[in-house]
Amino acid sequence: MTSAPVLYGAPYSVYVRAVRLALEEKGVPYRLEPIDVFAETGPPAALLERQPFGRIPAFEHDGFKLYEAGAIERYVDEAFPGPALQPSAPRERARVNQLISILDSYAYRTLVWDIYVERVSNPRKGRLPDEARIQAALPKAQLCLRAIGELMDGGPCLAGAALTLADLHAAPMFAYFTLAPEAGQLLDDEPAIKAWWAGMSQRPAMHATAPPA
Ligand SMILES: N[C@@H](CCC(=O)N[C@@H](CS)C(=O)NCC(=O)O)C(=O)O
Repeated sequence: MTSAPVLYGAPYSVYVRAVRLALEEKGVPYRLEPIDVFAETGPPAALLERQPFGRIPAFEHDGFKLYEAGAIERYVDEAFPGPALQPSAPRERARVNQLISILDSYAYRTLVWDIYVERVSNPRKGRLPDEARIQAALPKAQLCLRAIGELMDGGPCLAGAALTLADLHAAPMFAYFTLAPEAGQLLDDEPAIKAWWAGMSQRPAMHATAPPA
């Protein structure tokens, strides 16, 4: 009998939500231990003990401690029963990992920080958006979407017919990105991703993990 895993982080976090989506889709009960990584006093000492780079999420299951969202997601998929979130065929599995790497390396900063945070989040806090940063991000966002769209193998999911960790890794980024008006035009040019997001955003796991307004 194993105990319920504990996820350390905040509901607003893209990467915390990606792990929560994996837990939800697998049907694994878990506890979310709140940690505010953007506290004025800096990342809490308790977080740095679990995640030396001061990022969220961190994770523990039966004494096994882990950080890095992609690694946690793969562990959750492999250690718990429930629907498989990774294909077993090498090429399909490689495609899922390729998409996750693209999301981490190129999409996260561009879609979330350069576009969503500047256009939506900062103005809500009374700060002016950095228009130059947004303009510089638009071709990078277009490139990200085009690359992801080209890898979609007929959909409806990012890595083909079945839901995988690639979808769950991407969805929290798109949840923020699509709040920016710039996303509308960019997604009009990528109908397969637009159709994916229309379905993905309505999954019960997405509703269950929606960040507080
Ligand atoms: N490579 C890390 C990235 C995690 C990450 O960047 N998390 C963000 C929140 S979504 C964070 O902790 N940001 C704090 C900061 O940038 O100081 C992972 O995969 O877990």
